[in-house]
Amino acid sequence: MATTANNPSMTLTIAGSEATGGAGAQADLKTFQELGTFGIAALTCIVAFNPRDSWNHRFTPVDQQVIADQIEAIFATYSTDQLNTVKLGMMGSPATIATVSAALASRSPRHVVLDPVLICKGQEPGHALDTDNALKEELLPRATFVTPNHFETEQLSGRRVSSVDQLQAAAEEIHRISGAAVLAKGGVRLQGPDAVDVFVGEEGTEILSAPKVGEHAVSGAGCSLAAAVAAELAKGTAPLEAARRAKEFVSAGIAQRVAGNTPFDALWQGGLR
Ligand code: PXL
Repeated sequence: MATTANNPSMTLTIAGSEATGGAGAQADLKTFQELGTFGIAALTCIVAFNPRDSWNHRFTPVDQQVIADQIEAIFATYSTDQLNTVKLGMMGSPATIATVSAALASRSPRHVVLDPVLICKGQEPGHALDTDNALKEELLPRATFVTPNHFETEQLSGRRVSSVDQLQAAAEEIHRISGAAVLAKGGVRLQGPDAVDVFVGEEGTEILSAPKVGEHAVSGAGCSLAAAVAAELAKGTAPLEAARRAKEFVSAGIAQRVAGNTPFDALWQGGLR
């Protein structure tokens, strides 16, 4: 029986599964839960690292009809008044980008947070280039907030980035092209003692900086950052403040990362507890 007893903020991730729980939809759902939103997931692909081949990604796409069916079920269950925030993670192919773009076009959720995951190890380079172009043409225009990492910032802006000033210029360019708020991540890729991200949006520009925790990227940091932004937006937080809180969430999660047999550690979503 339907009940009106509880009405939490809701967040949907449309993303890939990463079986070990470090990245992808698993990281998104854990982040949503930690930040107090009702988490929902539609899977676009399944990634299984290969321990017999340097932990490279084995990538299996989900059938296009199955992706569309999941999104149909979700928006039949909850209206876009109730579920107004969608996070987009790994798509993996131009076909999936087209399916997701079409599904969003007919629903127009208020907040669309795009984590523009580009190349995935194990994919053909030509395939990845098609994916990059499709992402830029079909999903970037639908985004209200975008969280590119260093490489994705270069791809989306068409600029080289090797300093914070260049990161800011590239973020401004992506904001100009898309109209979306941009949180461009320098991470461990820019030299210096701090992990620097740049926010550019309607509220202006802000450099977000936190001391680096080691010099190695941590699995799930990008996914969790975008998911945290989505959770904050769903709760009514303004974009710049959502960016600040997401950075705090991820910094705490990196400081308390989880080690396994992989050459990289995984972010712990419980870092702020
Ligand atoms: O962190 C990027 C990422 C996103 N989504 C999935 C992944 C990865 C990296 O492993 O597997 C499903």
